[in-house]
Amino acid sequence: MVDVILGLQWGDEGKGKIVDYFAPGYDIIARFQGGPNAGHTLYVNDKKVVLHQIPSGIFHQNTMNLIGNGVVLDPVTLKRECETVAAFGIDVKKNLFISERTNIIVPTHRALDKASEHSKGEGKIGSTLKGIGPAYMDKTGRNALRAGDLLDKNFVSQYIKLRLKHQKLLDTYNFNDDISSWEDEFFEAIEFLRTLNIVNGEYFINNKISEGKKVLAEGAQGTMLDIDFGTFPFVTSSNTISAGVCTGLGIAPQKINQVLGVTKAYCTRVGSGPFPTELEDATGEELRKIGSEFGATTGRPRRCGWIDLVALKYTCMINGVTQVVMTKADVLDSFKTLNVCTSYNVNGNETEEVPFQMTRVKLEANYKQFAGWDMDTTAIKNVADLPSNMSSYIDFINSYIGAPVKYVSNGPGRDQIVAL
Ligand code: 2SA
Ligand code: MG
Repeated sequence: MVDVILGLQWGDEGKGKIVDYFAPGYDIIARFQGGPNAGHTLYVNDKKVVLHQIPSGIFHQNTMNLIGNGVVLDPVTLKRECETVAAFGIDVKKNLFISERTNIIVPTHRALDKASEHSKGEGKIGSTLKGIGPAYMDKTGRNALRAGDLLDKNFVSQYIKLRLKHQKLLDTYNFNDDISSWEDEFFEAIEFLRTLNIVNGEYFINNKISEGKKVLAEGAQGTMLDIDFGTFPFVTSSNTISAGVCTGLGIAPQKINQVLGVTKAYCTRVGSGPFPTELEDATGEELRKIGSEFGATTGRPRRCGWIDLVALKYTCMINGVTQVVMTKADVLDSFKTLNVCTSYNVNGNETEEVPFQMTRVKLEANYKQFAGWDMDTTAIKNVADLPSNMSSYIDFINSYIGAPVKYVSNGPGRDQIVAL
C-alpha cells in the first residue's frame, strides 16, 4: 500500500517534518515530482538540514528512498546533498535509488529559466531559477535526457545535441550567461551519479509493494502550485497532487491508501501570483517574523496571510485528502484574533469556489473571526491540553473543508506534534 503526504497550499507547509515524523512506519519514501525547487527542512540531532531532492526518509537507517520518474533531477545539487547527508554518517549508496526514467536538469535548463524569467519583467513567475520549467518542457517536448541515459555510451553526444538546441533558444532571448563553469561541475556530478543506484523505478516499487512493503509518497510544493489546478501561470511545472503519485512513480490508483494533506494554521506563498488572504501589513510582518517565513531553497521572504478555507476545501477535493495535518499552529499563539477566509467576492459575486483564474478578476476574501488562544502551546503533548479556542478553530476548519484535522504540529521539533 502507498500513503501520500502532500501540500495543500502554495508549498512550505512543513511537509519535511511531517514525512520525517511518519517515516519510521514505512519501508520506502518516494519523491514523485518536482526537483531542486523543493526545500524540505528537517532537524537531525538538533541540526537543521534542508533536503531538496533526496527523499526525507534518508536519515532513517532501514528506509529506502526512491527518486521517481516524475522528478526532474539536478545532478549538481544531488551531489552536494549527498555530501551533506554523508556528514551525518549516511551511506546513500545503500538506501538511495533513482528511477532510470527520471529526467535530468542540465546547466542550460537553469540558464533558460533565468532568461525566461528575465524576459517576463513584472509578469515573472518568481521561479526558484533551478531550471524546473525548462526541464519539464523538454520532457513533454520529448527531448530530455534521463538518468538511464547516463549509462549509455552516447550520453555526451546526446547532451551536446540538447545543449545546441538550448543555445539557439538562449540566443533568441539574447541571454548570455557563461555556463562553461556550470558544465564542469555538471560533468563531475554526472560521474558521481553513475555510481549511485539507478534502477527501473516502476518495477522496483511495484515489486516492493507486492512483497508487502509500505511506501510513503512525499510531495513537494503544494496543490495551489499544481500545473493543472494551481493559480496558473503562477505555478510550478509538475502535478503536485495525489494523481501525480501514480504517474510520477508508476503505480496504480487502487494502491493509494491514505492521503495526508499538510496545511499551515495560516498561509504563505513565495514568488508571484494571486494570494487572496495575503496580509501586507504589520500582522503579515508578525506572521513572517514569528514563523521564520523565508524560503528554504532561495531564502526569499514568504508572503503571509490568514488560512484560506475556500482554497483548502478545493485542494482536499482534488487530492481526496483523508487526513489533514495542521502545522505551525504555535505561530498563532500570541495573536488576539484570528481570521479564516470562508468565501471570495469575485467581481462582486460571493462564491465558495476557486475561480478559473484569479489574476484578471477583482477578488476579495471574506472572513470569519475567531478569538485567539493567547497562550504558549509549544510544550503540549495531549489533545486534552489544547486550548479550547484552538479546538474551536480546528472544529470549524474540519466542518468547512469536510476532512478531519488529525495532527497539529506545535513547533519544529520531532516530538512537537499532537495527535487529535
Ligand atoms: P519553479 O522554480 O519553476 O518550480 O517555480 C514556480 C513557482 O513555484 C513556486 N515554488 C515554490 N513555492 C514554495 N516553496 C518551494 N520550495 C522552496 C522552499 C522555495 C524557496 O521549500 O522553501 O526556497 O524559495 C517552491 N518551489 C517552487 C515558486 O515560488 C514559483 O512561484
Ligand atoms: Mg519548502
